[in-house]
Order: sequence, then C-alpha cells, then structure tokens
Amino acid sequence: TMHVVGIGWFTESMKEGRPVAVETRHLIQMRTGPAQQSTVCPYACQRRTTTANKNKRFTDALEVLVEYHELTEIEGPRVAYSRAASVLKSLPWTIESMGGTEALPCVGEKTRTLIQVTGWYYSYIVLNISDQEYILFTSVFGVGPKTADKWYRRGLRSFSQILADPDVQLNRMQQNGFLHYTDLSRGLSAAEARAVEAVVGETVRTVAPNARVVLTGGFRRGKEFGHDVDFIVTTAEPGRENSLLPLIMGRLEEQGLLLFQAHHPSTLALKKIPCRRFEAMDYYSKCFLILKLEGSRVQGGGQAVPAGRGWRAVRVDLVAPPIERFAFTQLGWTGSKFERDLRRFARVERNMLLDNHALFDKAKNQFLAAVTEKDIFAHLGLEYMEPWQRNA
Ligand code: DCT
Ligand code: MG
Repeated sequence: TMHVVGIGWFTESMKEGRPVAVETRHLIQMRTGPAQQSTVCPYACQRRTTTANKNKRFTDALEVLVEYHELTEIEGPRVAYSRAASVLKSLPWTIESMGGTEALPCVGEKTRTLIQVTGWYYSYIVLNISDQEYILFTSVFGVGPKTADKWYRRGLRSFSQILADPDVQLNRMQQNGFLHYTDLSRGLSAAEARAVEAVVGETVRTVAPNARVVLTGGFRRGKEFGHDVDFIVTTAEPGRENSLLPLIMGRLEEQGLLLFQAHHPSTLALKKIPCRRFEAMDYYSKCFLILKLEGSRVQGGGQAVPAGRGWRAVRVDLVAPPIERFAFTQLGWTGSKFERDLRRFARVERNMLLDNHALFDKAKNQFLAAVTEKDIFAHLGLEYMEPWQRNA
C-alpha cells in the first residue's frame, strides 16, 4: 500500500523504472489536477476491480493507446498505458467528481468541458496515426500480427482485396474467421454466455458424467460482454483429462453444433514448469472452437441472433488440466491484467514463479501445492480476491 498524491504517483512510482508516457501524464493531470489524494496499491492483484468502471472515458482512451502500441515491438509505453488504465478502473470514484476537484484552481466550467473531450481527442489522434487496416486484419479469428503485417506489406487494404487475391492462402482457421466474421466480431452477451454454458455443460455430462466443467475467463469475472466463452474441464481419474476434449468435440459435432475446431493435445511435461517465460501459454490439452448457438437457447433470444437465421456463431475455448493443476489453471484462465500482475507480484515481491501450472518458491526451491485459488493467494501472502474483483 502506498500513498499517492495525484500526478506524482504516475510519474514516480511506476515500477521497473518506466515513466508513464507523456500523454498519460497529461491526461491525468488535466483531469485531476495535482491536489488529489488517495491510497492506491501499486499491483493490480492488491486492488479490487469490479466491472463497474467509473473512469471509462479515460480508460477507453488509454486502451486505444495500448492497442496502438501493441502494433510495435516496444513494450514500455504499452505496459505503462495498460497499468495506468488498470489503476483508473479500480478507483471507486470518477476522477472528475472526486472530492476536491471542484476546489482545484483554474478548473472552471469551460475547463471541465474541455477536459471531457480529452479522452476522445487522444483516441482520435491515435486512430489517425495507426494502421487501421492492421487492426482490422488482426480482428479476424486466426489472423495474428505476422499475417496482418504480410498482407499489409503486399498492399492489401481490405477484406475483399484479401479474399480476391489468388496468392493469399488462408488456413482453415482464417477461412472460418472470415466466414463467421460478422458474428464473431459482435462479441457475446452474458445471456449468450449462459446459454453456451448450458450447452457445454449438457455435452460434458453426456460424454463424461464424472467430469467437472466450470466457466472461466471474462464471464467468470462477471463481464457483460466478451469475445469468447472459456471453460475448464477436468476429471479425478488420472490421465483421463486428455481424452475429455475429443469426446466433447465429438458430441458437439453429433449435435450439429461444431462449426470449427482446432485441438491442441497436451504437451505438459513436469520439467517445463513453472514456465519462466512471462505470459506464455500453458501446456494443457485445449481446443479453440466455433459453435453454433441457437437463439432459442438464449434467454430473450429474439434479439440475440441475426433475424431469420435462428442461430449465431460463437467462439468457445476449452482447457483440460489434470485435477491437481486445477487451481492454477483456474486462476490463470480467469485472466485480466489482474492475473498478469499476480505473476509479476510473485516474481518481484515474493521471489516465486507463478504460471498456469504451478507456484514455485525460489528461496525454498520447492513447489507450493494448491487445491483452490485461495491457497495460492495465501502462499503469496495476499488477501483473497473474488473473480468479479479481478477486472483490472
Ligand atoms: N490465457 C492464458 N494464456 C494465454 C492466453 C489466455 O492463460 N496465452 C488465459 C488468461 C485469460 C483467459 O485465458 C481468457 O482469455 P481471453 O478469453 O482472451 O480473455 P477474457 O478475459 O475472457 O476476455 P474476452 O474473452 O472477453 O476477450
Ligand atoms: Mg474469454
């Protein structure tokens, strides 16, 4: 816990010697003035961040800057903007109405009006200087930065140009990304996620009655919208977790609900954990799916699917860890910047390595076991945070 005094915190306390970029300082300074005082913890994993973001206007602008900096190889500004946005999301008050703002010198009505457009002004600047096509291309399921870059450098500027180019070879994932682009780019509502949860739950109970399936990802954190629905499936029978996903996919296919599947069998080897690469993917059996969600299954389904078609495509991810790794998988797949900061906290403040597989204490040279997420927080000496408090 640290005491912060408005702008000073942003300029001086960013860890690892990275100053917040000038634009962020400017944004914050204009909004708050130098006299605001509060107590904010430096790591996202020490702060409770619900989906009720009271500073969305700032954080939207900051996240545009984050997205823009994702296009470059330089990590500093992206991380700084990202952390700044994450701090603002955790504030239980809106910066403009925060006690004392009215009393700030030189902040009158006109300044406030000017301040109100600041966030949008930055979004506007960034969108104009960035490669909009690049952002568009990477929004297609299966298209990563390398492919987007390749297409861009070939002079391709639109989906129709890509699809018409005889030299462009789309893989199966990309073909499906374009095929279902309209549906997938719309994202999902919480009601649609609940419908997917029911479908996946029924499917798992049919093919593996003893398996356990739980919702994870953004919808576990209580988000109202998401880009996909994430699930963890596991079973108490050792080794059987690896056969779960093929069974589940087979059953989805039988029901005519499987529009696309990419299955990655487990490559888990104990010598690989904990993974020393920050933010690396885990080694569990997992699959990336596109499912057909019938409107009739969605509460208030009428408006949830395109009129006249009766169904929509949805992205679904499943991961199948062995049961003794369940807590680590759950903590990792619940996601958000909260989880990334938890890893950083473990490393920097506790000399421990945390990933989706395990927690390793470097001083004691041993793995620390966990049955539930609470055990992991306890090992790290952190107060437990509920999933809906992890929306950093
Ligand atoms: N995950 C992981 N390692 C990765 C990528 C993802 O452990 N390399 C975990 C962490 C987050 C979780 O999977 C879900 O990721 P997303 O579905 O991308 O994010 P989300 O928080 O569910 O948000 P949304 O799906 O709405 O974009
Ligand atoms: Mg998700």
